[in-house]
Amino acid sequence: AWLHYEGQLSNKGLAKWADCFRSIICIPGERGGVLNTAIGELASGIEALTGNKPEVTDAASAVDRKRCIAAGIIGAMPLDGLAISLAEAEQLPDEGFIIRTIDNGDLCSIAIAGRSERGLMYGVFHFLRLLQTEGIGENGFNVVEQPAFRLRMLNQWDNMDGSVERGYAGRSIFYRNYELLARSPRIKDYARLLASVGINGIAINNVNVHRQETKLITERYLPDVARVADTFRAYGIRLYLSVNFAGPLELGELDTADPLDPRVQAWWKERANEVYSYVPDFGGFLVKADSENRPGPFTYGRDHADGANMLADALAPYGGIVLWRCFVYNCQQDWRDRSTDRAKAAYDHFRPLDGRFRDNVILQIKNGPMDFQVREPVSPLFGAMPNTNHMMEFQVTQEYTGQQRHVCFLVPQWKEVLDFDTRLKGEGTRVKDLAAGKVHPYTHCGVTAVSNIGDDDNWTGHHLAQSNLYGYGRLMWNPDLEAEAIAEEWTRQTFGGDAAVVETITGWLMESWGTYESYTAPLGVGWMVTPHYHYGPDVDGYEYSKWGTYHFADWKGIGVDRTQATGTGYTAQYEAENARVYENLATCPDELLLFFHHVPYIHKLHSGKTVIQHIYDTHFEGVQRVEAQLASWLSLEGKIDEERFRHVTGRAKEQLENAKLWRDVINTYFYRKSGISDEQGRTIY
Ligand code: GCW
Repeated sequence: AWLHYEGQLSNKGLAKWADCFRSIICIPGERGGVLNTAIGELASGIEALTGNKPEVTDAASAVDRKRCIAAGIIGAMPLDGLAISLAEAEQLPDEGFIIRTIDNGDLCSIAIAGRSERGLMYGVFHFLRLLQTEGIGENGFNVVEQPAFRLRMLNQWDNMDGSVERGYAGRSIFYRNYELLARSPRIKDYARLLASVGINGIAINNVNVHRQETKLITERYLPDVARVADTFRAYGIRLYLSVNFAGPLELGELDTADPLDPRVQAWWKERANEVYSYVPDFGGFLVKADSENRPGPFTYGRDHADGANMLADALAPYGGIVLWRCFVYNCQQDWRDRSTDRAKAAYDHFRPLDGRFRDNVILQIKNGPMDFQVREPVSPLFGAMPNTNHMMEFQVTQEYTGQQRHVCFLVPQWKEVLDFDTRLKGEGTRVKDLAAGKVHPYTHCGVTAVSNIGDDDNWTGHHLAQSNLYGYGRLMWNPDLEAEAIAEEWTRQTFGGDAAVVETITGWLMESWGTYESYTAPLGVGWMVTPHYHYGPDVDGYEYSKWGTYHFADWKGIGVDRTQATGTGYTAQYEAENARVYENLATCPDELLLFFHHVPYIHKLHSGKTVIQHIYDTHFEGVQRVEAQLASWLSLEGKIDEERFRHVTGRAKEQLENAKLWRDVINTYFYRKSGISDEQGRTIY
């Protein structure tokens, strides 16, 4: 993936610093500790980049110290001669680092100083990334970095039978035949990939916790869980497990899972105690309760605070936390019932509970109110509970965005979400500030996402889908990075620095989200996908189902009226100014029009086009864009190794065919419904 390094160090300015790459001076740390991981990564990275293995030593002579890389932890490394002051360094948070080159004429050195072991490791990966992408110039480096969010997590939706829910990259790297692949080198490689982009937590099993997975917190599996935790620990990543709320019942040990029953509480305390006896720094439990038929506190007439707090109390003595998901809605809705609106559910369920959750509970809130569609507004619940810890959940796996057969680089979408101004505490209350704990003083906060990897050789099914995993980590480290800068970094590291290669792939990635949106469900209405699989078009697939995801198209118009004036009233969940923007046709942004309003096909958008003409135009354009992307990719033949070239070409051709299907199904559907012809008279069936 992006860590293959070979031969990527540009020679620009290198001569001046070349001597430094010969030795690394560092005081060694504990065996298996993050510090040693960092030094190992630094040494092997430099060897791969320069072809020379550096000497690693802690016995620095005066001369050595002036021609070396000095790496260490602030407070534990001598800083003299490194142009770093203790006062400056001490301002950094735990995971921060400084990279600074010291130029004393012909005696140059490079310092990489972390505020902690993890800080050092992030510094090392950052340093290697700089060498890979820019090379080291005459002026060297002067970098001070720290992550924006404290928790930067991933969730694996992996099952113990080896399948991966919504996985599009092969089987699980974690499980096979109901056993953990605890010694698999793949897990270590994955830990490296994640650490290199700053991920610091991972939940290794699906939030839908089935029978066997319920036993992950028992002696049956804990020894193996502990081995996996060891692998991640060496890379500074904490391990979490998804748990089954009905665990005591499912394992046949109690006849109830009522969170207020003392026997249930004792059962979870015992489980927590056992988990920590195997994994002393265990992160905590991730819980999907009362959601899509999973058990939860509602069964016992209790609410979500009762449920989450019971688990929180069990974990508290060990410093563990509960990641409690807010994806709670009625999945048995009657499509005839126009008063129920799935988009309103999370807010309605959770908002009244503000202040009732323990301090070691975090609510995990999906970025949109529905479910990871190509376009949704930002969840109004995020930030709306000032007294309850929050984290935002994104989806790296492309469930609704082409399933890693289509290119859909999601960083621009996530960036829009993070930049969204909730206005909850006046103008400028952005999601990224809330997630960073800058608005409400949350004890725990940050971001998480559903991962997109599997045991395919290229990790992600589509080779270019690696950019989403990479981009998630990079953006969550620094949400102010430009999406394009991230795309370009990834491309350079993964495919090398050839100008045409970098420009073509970066350009493709940057256009891809808009392209995907243009040939799928229009104007924020969402869905229209094949039920259950969620790949390919089926306009009415969910229209008469129980899932609460409707578009309400008839012969006159389309869209979901979520206004307070005439619709479901969903807009009222936003802060007043945002609510006003969405409520009014005149101000509602085009791209979300059909999420908030039901309008006639002849309604004029801000763009000046009618809704129906917009649908036709974007669907024809979308296919043309895929054609153009494929053509520019094909122009790279010979500049990319054959294996990856053939693989990406194959996927792009499939994307094109599928985009044509989307175009023709959507255009035909709306032409037949509305009877309105395309102004340009193009072929519609
Ligand atoms: O979108 C839905 C997915 C389910 C998933 C669920 C969730 C893990 O289709 O596969 O279940 O979201 O987020 O819990």
